[in-house]
Amino acid sequence: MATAPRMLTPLPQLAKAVADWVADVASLTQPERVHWCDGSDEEIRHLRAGLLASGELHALDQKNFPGCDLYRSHPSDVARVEKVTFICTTKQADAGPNNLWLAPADAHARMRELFSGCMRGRTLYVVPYCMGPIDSPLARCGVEITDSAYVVLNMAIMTRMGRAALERIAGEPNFVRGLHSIGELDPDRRFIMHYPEELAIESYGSGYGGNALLGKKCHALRIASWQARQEGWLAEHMLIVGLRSPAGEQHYIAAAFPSACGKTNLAMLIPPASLGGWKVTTVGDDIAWLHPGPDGRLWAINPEAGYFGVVPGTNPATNRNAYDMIRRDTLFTNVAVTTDNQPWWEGLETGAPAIDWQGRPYDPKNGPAAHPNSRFTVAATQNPSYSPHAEDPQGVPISAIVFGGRRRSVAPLVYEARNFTHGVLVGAGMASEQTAAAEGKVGIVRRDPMAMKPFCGYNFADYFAHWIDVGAKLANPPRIYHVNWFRRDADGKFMWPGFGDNLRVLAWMLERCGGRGGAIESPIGMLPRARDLNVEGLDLAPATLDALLAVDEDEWRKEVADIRAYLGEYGDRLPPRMLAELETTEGKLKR
Ligand code: GTP
Ligand code: SPV
Ligand code: MN
Repeated sequence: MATAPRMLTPLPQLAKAVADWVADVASLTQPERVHWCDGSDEEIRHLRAGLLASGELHALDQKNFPGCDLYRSHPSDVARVEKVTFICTTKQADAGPNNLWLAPADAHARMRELFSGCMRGRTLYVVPYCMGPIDSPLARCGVEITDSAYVVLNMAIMTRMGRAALERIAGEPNFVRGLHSIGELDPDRRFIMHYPEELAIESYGSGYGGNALLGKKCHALRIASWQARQEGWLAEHMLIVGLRSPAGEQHYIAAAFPSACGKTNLAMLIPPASLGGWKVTTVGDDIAWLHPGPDGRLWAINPEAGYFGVVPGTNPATNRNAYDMIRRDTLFTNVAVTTDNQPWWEGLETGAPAIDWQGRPYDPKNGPAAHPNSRFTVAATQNPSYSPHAEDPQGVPISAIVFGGRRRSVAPLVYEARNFTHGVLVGAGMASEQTAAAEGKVGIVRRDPMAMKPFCGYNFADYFAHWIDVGAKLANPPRIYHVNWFRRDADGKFMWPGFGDNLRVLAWMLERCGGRGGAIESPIGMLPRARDLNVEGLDLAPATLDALLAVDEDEWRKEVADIRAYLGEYGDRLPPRMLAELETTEGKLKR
């Protein structure tokens, strides 16, 4: 029996609140045309063809990299810019010392001036998106208005973008409003403003990553963390990885590492050959939304649908899954190319660069061929280890939470917090060397609580208290760990092999969760002895392993003093229970 073709409601008629807002923005920004994105394959093909024709996108060798393109961003626009990223709450104290703050009215006035007429001659794209599986009660929607077709292509990969999202928005009381224009790409006219109380974002002057793909850091972390606090959940800069042990136990671990410190790699790790029987699956590589579940456990969804991942360092030995994943239908940004038009980057280990990330003939005098923060944008479903539970509407249950930083010294390979509240202190006391993911000097150690320093949409003191409150609601809270894959020896070489071998550390955590794994007590928490880790087939000198598992009490007295000084910036808003844990640690370190 033939059915009549379904007449689709035109997009602008689906959700009046969105249409009204688009009309307001259009009258402010004066675009030449307005395009409502439906997310269809045809639309993506059309946008891609347009960008290729205009020379903004470069097709890579389609025989070996089918569906892959290269985008070169403006050389002054290659990373997140924290010094122009603001949280605009009515009360400055609500943004906290961890954020730059502007009064909402002042920020709006400044942005209005920038947005005024800024889309003349350009297309205004309306990008409805859903963060999280479209049928998940835990997912949240937003609309990004942008004048960048490159941003639209990224959003189409990174989120559930298009008609389905708009249909969901039509039935909901609110959505996050994100207004974006690349403006003139002038670093002096660049701002990323967040208004958590209004569920709004305004971003001007950058077309890159976290500055411009507003569903990602702006919505799913800064705005969502604010909402999560009000509603009793957590929005975190975390990967979510599934681990099935050789005995058949299924676990999920959520891990927070700062930008470019190993989340994508841990989320898709391949077990070392000598560690047979493990199955690793990826739920998410950058952001986790964590909800207390009815069973007293913490449940996690990945709000994203794709990966915006660091390219340099990716090769078949470090990350075979990623290497395979980005060989088709991948949007590369700021990599180099070889003479035969294949993408190239530092750490690829084969081939040679001919043209650098700025499109110039490669000359080592100009620095790396690929930008250190060059990225791939790719659908999560292309990951060979994509979890069959990645789209479960209720998420996956979390057995352990891991915090970690990039520390050449001080932090041991792994330690376990004494209890959940101590774990919150461990997260709050995190520090890491700065990377190329954000503008600024690389390598300087800075405090980065829970890897959320650039992403928490409110006062860290309130955030730590909220963490403790969420933990208190859990009958079965996850155990909390701290790891450091980045310890270096006297020659500056990494002491721990990292990547797939990190599974040895995760396996110990799961043993601990099962009440089995051995450990010894230290002033900062529980550590495995060398014999508690499975090191079968690992080529590592015993003395190196001992050094990785050592806690130097002199160094830690300094570290803890530094943590106390840092936390002091948050004054008496800090949760007393967390400070009590700090005192306990200080007591254990006293001779
Ligand atoms: P964002 O996307 O910026 O949030 O970063 P991320 O945390 O997902 O970092 P990613 O996994 O992309 O890793 C960043 C860099 O660290 C890459 O160059 C990796 O090759 C390198 N890396 C990742 N894991 C390890 C590890 O275990 N050991 C060492 N030495 N390097 C690693
Ligand atoms: C990060 O910097 O943590 C990223 C990349 O994941 S960006 O989307 O640019 O924030
Ligand atoms: Mn990130």
